[in-house]
Amino acid sequence: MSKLPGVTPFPEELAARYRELGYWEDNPQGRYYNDVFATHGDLVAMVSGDDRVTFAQLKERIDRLALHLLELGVAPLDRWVVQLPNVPEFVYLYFALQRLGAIPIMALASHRWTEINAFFELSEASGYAVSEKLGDFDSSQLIAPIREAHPELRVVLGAATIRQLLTRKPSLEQASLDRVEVDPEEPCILQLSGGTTGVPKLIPRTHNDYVYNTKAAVAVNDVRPGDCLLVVLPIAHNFPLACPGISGFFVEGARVVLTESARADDVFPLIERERVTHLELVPALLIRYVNAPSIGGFDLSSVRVINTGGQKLQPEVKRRAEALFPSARVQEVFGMAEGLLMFVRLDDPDEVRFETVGRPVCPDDEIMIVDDERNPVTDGEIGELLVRGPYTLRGYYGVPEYNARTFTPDGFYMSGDLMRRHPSGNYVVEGRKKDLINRGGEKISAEEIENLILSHPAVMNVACVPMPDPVLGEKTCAFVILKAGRSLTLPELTAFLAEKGLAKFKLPERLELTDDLPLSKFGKVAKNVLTKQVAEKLSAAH
Ligand code: OOB
Repeated sequence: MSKLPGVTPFPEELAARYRELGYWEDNPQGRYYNDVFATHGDLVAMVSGDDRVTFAQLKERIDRLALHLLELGVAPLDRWVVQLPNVPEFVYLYFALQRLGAIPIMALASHRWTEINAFFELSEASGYAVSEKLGDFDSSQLIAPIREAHPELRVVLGAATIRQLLTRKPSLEQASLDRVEVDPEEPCILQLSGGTTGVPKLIPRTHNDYVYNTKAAVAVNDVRPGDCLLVVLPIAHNFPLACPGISGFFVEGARVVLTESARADDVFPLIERERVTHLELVPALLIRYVNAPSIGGFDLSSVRVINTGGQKLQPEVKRRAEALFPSARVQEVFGMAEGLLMFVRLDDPDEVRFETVGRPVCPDDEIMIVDDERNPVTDGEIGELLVRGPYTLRGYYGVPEYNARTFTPDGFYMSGDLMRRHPSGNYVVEGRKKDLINRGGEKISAEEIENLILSHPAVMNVACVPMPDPVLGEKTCAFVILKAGRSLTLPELTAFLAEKGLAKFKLPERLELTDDLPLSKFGKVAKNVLTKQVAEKLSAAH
């Protein structure tokens, strides 16, 4: 049973099984990675700009920061909202919090008041680490109202404060860190769910499950000592953080290169200079890179593995990428912050690598493909993916009613993804049942945006649906019914939403004014009709 109310534990019986099979080692992340850093000593662990940090230095800095935090009163199970971009301070803080058993909440640099406030409301966090600048946004504009609304917030750290703390000798002795007791069955992180309801959901991942998650991903990703991962996706995402991500590369004594810019003209020179071997991308980035005019001008032959996930990727793009990165194989990942990871295997036949998203990384990932009545479909038919396993959540944080709808009574997570099993035993993504927009891999809950749009004085009703985009896959289109005599333009709508403090990537990119919304036979808005309508309009315009 978790000491943190609102966390659904794994049932005893399964927990015992996961231990027996060696998936769970009862070694909390802080201790586990402390040993990893100690093992690899003088090898380079992390590169950021001209800054090169060895494993020994990484360990020393993490310990030092953890000691300062301990002195500030940070304790096991304290929640921390962390909103730092791809900078070394993220890495120091993430592992320092692990050392203390505190729980980071993985905010994105693009989040604003609406999202950050929701995280504080859900978690009652006592710490907030946020860069002074989030892009060109000055975060003090966010800190002040958050402090005012959340008196339980005690410690706010900027990236500069973290750097300062690292230069100061802690007054507590090293041994005090080893005395912090961390229960490996407790959450080590609260990941964000794409969520399909109005309010974001937090995903508790435990020390036991997250360490295993990373090791299982490493095992299928051909990570060797001396290898190098380029971290170009936002580091807080499950994928670059732990699948295998920075955590997995550290485990193998391999290094990571952090970059805050995802532009091809910044990324290609970095690949060449650092002899990067692994890329973890969303399709939108890979599409951008293979179409970048400068791609022929750089030596990209060091890249062996290109992982892409988060969104469907066309086989054509995979083939082009393998032609342009001459030593690389594209290895698709079907992952989720909730847990389950599927990877194609690097030695799978091309047909499997190009046409499927692979298969689970653990033999005890239990997969079911079911129809609307939750009965298993005939093998090979399309149905909803249900999953249970040693690193998949048992419930979202603090939302029992939502959990009752999202998990089966025997604990399978109902993913909302539509899939079918390929004759090879791998899986193919066929769509989804959940009400979200997948914009370049970032998930946007339609309901969250609709609720905000409904508060606009000119709006009577609204439905947000995905519209196709050649690079991002999907963008948000808002269908709006106006109140009598009112008018609304897209810039007016997005200005209104930005004023509410909504992350920019969630803003609708098209507005369709309409007199009514089509209804399904159950009386709900028939979003599939709207999705089709806007897709047809877009293709007719081409
Ligand atoms: C990753 O995690 P999330 O939590 O942002 O999103 C999970 C959802 C899945 O349920 C599925 O709808 C979609 O993203 N998805 C894919 C996919 N991989 C994820 N849809 C089609 N093809 C794929 N290959 O997106 C994530 C987490 C860890 C590793 C990689 C991706």
